Amino acid sequence: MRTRAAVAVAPGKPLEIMEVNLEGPKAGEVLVEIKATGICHTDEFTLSGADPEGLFPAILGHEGAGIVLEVGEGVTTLKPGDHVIPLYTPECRQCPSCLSQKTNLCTAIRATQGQGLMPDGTTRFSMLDGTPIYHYMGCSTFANHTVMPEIALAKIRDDAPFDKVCYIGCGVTTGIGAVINTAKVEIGAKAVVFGLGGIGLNVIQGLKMAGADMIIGVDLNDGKREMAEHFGMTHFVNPSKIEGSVVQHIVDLTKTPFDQIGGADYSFDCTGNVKVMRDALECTHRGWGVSVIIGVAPAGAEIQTRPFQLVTGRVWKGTAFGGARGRTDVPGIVDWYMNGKIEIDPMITHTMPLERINEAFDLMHKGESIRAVVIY
Ligand code: NAD
Ligand code: AHE
Ligand code: ZN
Repeated sequence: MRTRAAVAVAPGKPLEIMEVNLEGPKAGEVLVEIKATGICHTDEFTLSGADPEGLFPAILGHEGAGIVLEVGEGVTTLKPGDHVIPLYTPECRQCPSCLSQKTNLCTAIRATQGQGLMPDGTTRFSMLDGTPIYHYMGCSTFANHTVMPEIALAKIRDDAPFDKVCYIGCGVTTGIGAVINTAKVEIGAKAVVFGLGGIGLNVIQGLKMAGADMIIGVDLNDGKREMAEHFGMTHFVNPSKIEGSVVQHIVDLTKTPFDQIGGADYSFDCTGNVKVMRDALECTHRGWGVSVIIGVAPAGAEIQTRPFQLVTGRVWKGTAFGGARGRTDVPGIVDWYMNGKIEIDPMITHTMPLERINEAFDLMHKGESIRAVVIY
């Protein structure tokens, strides 16, 4: 069949809207009509050329929602008409990682996914002249139709609006999951969130749900303050507007008459900047502070700290997709949204048709959007 897609033709170039060929689903695969997709900073990261796994030409996008149109041979858990959210972290329930119950990082198809291919080592997308187009993160939601492995689709309820729950395909689940699954934040905690964008706001939302007492948000852009306060931020720090280091500032903020050591119980990096990651670790409390890296850093970037920071009890962790097991956890997160337990709507600041998708990247660069969503 043919479908419409925004194709990343080369690093740093705007996406090009074009008709592309899409082969039907093979065994274990599913054809999905994408109804809406969010634009995450990770899409921008790959488009910029900073992703060591970036391939071109590719159809980016990994934060979608849609409807199953057709299933390949052997597919048993999905049927045409089912509403689904694509999962860049699949859940096969059979690989050593899934069976370990220690990680959400299913390894069943990770190797081919990183090569921009379907599990059989081929691509389903091509240009009209036959040039193959790579898949992206196993999803490629910047196409109106895509083919995905059955194990990479979460079936969701039929009454959930695609243009909102697509965000659960990455940002919402990553942010809330980082708090609940990865950090396991407890009631009364003091936490710091670096970067108040589409991920950081969901970390804040998760911290509020977990019952954190103090939620400090850090961002260079004052414009992010109001929305962060709406989601539960209690203190705002703009590092460019304080005297001294942000680490000392946070340590001082978190001191109490009883605890003059100071430091956050938990911190989260939602910027992808390795210097910020260091600050995030070092502003946590001696003896027990936990810092979670969510941000994705460019090729070649490395984190640094004095080992003494870890010797004295701070813990550095990372999280992908918030530690969520997609097929198991995502339907429940959709229920949370539908039942009013979590909010999504205010974070979707812009919507647009596929033809205007490059505007979403411009808005992100200017710091003017939280989430832009393409509605097909
Ligand atoms: P975003 O662009 O919406 O937000 C980033 C925010 O960080 C912005 O508000 C920006 O002003 C702020 N910022 C940038 N530099 C800063 C600095 N030095 N100090 C303080 N604030 C700073 O991006 P997003 O969609 O929220 O994504 C955030 C990061 O998370 C990206 O690196 C993205 O690739 C990554 N990510 C990771 C996962 C995962 O599973 N680990 C999932 C989704 C996104
Ligand atoms: N390809 C990059 C790493 C990109 C990355 O870390 N991706 C996150 C999801 S970001 C979603 O917005 C992830 O899930 N990582 C785990 C995985 O298996 O990819 C690189 O540096 O090579
Ligand atoms: Zn993402």
